[in-house]
Amino acid sequence: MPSLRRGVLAVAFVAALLGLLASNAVAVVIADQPWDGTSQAVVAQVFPDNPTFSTYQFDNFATGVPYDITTLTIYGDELGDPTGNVAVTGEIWTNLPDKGGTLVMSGTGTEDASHNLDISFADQLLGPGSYFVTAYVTRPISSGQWFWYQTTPVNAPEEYFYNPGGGFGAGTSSIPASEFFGGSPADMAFTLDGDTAGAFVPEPATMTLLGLGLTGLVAKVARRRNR
Ligand SMILES: [Ca+2]
Repeated sequence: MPSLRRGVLAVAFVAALLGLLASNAVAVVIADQPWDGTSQAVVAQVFPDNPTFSTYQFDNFATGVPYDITTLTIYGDELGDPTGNVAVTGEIWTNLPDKGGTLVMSGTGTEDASHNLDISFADQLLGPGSYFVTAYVTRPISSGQWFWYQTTPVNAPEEYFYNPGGGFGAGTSSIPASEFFGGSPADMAFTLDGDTAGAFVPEPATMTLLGLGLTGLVAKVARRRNR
């Protein structure tokens, strides 16, 4: 049955080709702002039982090409009790929430033994553009505060402080952090990792259609040869 054998080989070739396409994703560090070892740390926390003191820090990054976002590492320290965490969250926004920004994607994670936050975005697709990133722990206010390290040099703009409940006395709008904390402008310390996306990595639906199309072509060729 030579034509049947050719058909089986062709299907195996298509499967191998699809596997090759899927494995062409390359891990990329999209933004890397490690702690500089000297800048102070600032609160980043959600208190469901006392939202007046829920506080976010936002910092920017940009990408010229699409990526599947894998992980966000947030460098910080603990002055509270991490066992009180009910959630660890990272988010990517188009702009600050009170300046017309919309939430692009969110991910969840854990606070590790070094008190960094390790957040997974599970390969959500991020298109080219300029964005803001934020991250925070969610816990009762009795568990105290978690602190996110600032860092320098600044990739403009500097980070923004946002305490919509107004408990810290900085108003309820986002403001450049140096206007609240004093001192020199700073960024937030984080690393954002992703995989290359787009041409080399068809989405699952595209992969399925491509697979069906090529399999159909193989079947047609096999039928013709059988005549
Ligand atoms: Ca910045």
